[in-house]
Amino acid sequence: MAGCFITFEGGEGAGKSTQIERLKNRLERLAQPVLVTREPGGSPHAEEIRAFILGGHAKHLGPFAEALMFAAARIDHLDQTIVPALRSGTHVLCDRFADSTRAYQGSLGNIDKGLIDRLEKVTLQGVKPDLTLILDLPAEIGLARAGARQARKGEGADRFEEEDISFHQSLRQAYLSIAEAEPKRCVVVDANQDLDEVETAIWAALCERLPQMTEHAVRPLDVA
Ligand code: T5A
Repeated sequence: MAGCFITFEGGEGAGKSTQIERLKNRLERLAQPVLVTREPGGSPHAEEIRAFILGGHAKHLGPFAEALMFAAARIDHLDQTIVPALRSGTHVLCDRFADSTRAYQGSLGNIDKGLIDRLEKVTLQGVKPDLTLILDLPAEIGLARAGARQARKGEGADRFEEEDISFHQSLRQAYLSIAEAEPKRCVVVDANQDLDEVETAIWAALCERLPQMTEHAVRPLDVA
């Protein structure tokens, strides 16, 4: 694929959306074509599935059925949004992807790892992120940030934010295990820093792992 595929992962309120916006702005200043998208969602049908799952309507079906629904949304998102963008040379910045299913439904839902591996294989059809940035911070801090943002916007907690603190603490460990298992793809970023420091750490990871996206930092026009 001509574009690079970068996914952002982490617990609730880790700062993914905020940092995706910052990275998009940086890349656009380098004249790099960028598409921002999210999961669950990112295509019209997948957004419908998002509303259903985050509204809590699939919870009673159990974690495996929820994993299947996230996978169904992901198939449409890949077909309609991600793959066409990558093929056209646009870089894709995606707020959550398959690692969220691995962490939330797989690890926390106690789904057999082999089953999650097979589901991921048939869902992704060979499309893998070039880089996954895992924003890591204590669960209490992430939840407090998410809660404060919801209070500002007058929104309520969604299906997963409502889970108890031990769920979110285990989630953090699940992400760190994913990073440990796939160090070539994953970079853990300390998200318990101020916004600019997190942005700097993300940019450093990109410069190291995907220099083709960042090496035009000083273009002839900028110098002139
Ligand atoms: N899910 C998803 C699954 O269970 N399985 C799956 O396969 C998939 C794909 C999605 C939910 O679905 C689950 C996981 C999720 O529970 P969502 O609404 O998309 O739900 O939720 P999140 O992805 O968790 O999004 P959040 O908005 O909660 O978190 P973000 O995007 O990580 O955080 P962000 O950037 O919105 O920041 C939150 C607040 O903190 C502030 C921001 O200004 C904002 O107010 N903030 C900081 N404050 C201080 N210092 C910093 N460094 C800060 N960074 C951000």
